[in-house]
Amino acid sequence: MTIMASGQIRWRRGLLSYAGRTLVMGVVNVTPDSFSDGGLYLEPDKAIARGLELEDEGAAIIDVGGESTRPGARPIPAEEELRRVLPVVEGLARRLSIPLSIDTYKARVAEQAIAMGASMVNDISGLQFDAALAGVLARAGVPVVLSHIQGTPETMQRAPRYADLLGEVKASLQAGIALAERAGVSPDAIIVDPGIGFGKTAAHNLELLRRLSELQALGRPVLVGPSRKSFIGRVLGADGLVEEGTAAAVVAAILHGANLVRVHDVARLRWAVRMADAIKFGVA
Ligand code: PMM
Repeated sequence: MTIMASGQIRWRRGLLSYAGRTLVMGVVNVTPDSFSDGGLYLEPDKAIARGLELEDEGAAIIDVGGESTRPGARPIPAEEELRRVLPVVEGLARRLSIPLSIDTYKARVAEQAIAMGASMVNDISGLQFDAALAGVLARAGVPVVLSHIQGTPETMQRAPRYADLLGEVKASLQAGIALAERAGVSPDAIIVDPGIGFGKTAAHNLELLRRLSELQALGRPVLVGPSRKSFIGRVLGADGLVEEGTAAAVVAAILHGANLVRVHDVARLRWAVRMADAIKFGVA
């Protein structure tokens, strides 16, 4: 699966076009403790059904994750992550007609998930956490999302600090791109993500959304994942509707250059995405 200059992503079974529209990545967390959907899809049948439902609702990619990366979360062993995700990947990948992405930073998990049918890897560490992952990606020839993080999920929200937020995020993503390309990952198979909430204060997240267009200098498709993150509650307060806040963040991201957005509630968010796309691209 490769990403072509024309705004298309080639995957095992076809092409995904992000020319003139934003691709929605729908989330299925097979974890007991993820921030918003922890515990809901721990049973493989429920997770598979949820993935199929997200496809019906208009998702272009389904992202399956087995380790929570919420602030303070401890890493889990690869065996446990594989135990959670492999039955879901195996059951879901062959039923979906869209790509299944595996949300992991571990080479072993990525490799086995790809063997079971995953066609894309989503690494929240941007290749910082597992030196073996780049080789797995290169050998499999699958695209990867490289996301920015400062610290680790366990420590990242203790005291995030930047002298130059956009400069540091861009430099770190560029280092991840260089590492991937040195390992043999195709330059057009790399998607970048500023990592909303990953070692960032609410002010940092808002600044990243406001200045997102600066990431286009990296010359790669941009993915953004603001869905249900705590900066929304920080802005809206206890009475705020998180899904409305997510919709606003998704629209801002799209108008500032996001090509893909990662969300939990595809059925609701698709309307905000469709409206933002009409503003950005015009009505087809
Ligand atoms: N956020 C989470 C998990 N994976 N992947 C990418 N590429 N970007 C993100 O912003 C991102 C991610 C955490 O969210 P969740 O646990 O609520 O799904």
